[in-house]
Amino acid sequence: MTRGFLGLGSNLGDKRAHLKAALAALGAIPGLQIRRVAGIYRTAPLGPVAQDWYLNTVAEIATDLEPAALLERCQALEQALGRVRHEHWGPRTIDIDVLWLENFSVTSPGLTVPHPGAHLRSFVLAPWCELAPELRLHGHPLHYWLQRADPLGLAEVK
Ligand code: A4P
Ligand code: MG
Repeated sequence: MTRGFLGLGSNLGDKRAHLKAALAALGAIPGLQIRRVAGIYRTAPLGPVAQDWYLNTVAEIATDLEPAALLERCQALEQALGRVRHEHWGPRTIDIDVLWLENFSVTSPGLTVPHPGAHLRSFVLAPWCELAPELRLHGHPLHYWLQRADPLGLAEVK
């Protein structure tokens, strides 16, 4: 099984319920296990589109799925949970990003792993640092990147 991390975000409707539903559905996918889940963080929206605040978290997974199949499953789940793609970076019931997969790196239009923005985003780094502070991205551990990221009003919510 390959170790990996998924980033989850929601900024529409019952955000916490969307995160929980996504985690439950991910755990039910054959060949994918949820190992640990970080706390949930409330964050200001990053990006050009005016939108509501987000709840974000990160899950550690173990999977037998190939990376492309994993992304496909995540996207199918986004659809099933009611995500409608109106605009790039716009509001969403649930967004699932493949942040990192053990011994795997790819840059293609459909899939880039490690996720290209992950080391710059506090809403990814704060929950991820709970699970793997020493994991290295671009030559530095995650806690190094977290210290340098714009906090975006980040606050852990219980
Ligand atoms: N894609 C490529 N690599 C990956 C990957 N590692 N994981 C492709 C997931 N998807 C990947 O994504 C667009 C395309 O990226 C997909 O078709 C997939 O093939 P999308 O989810 O359809 O669109 P998006 O999410 O609107 O765009 P993007 O560029 O993925 O944005 P991000 O990076 O997901 O950021 N502010 C806060 N506070 N919290 C957030 O969670 N999220 C975003 C979206 C903006 N601002 C935010 C947050
Ligand atoms: Mg996305």
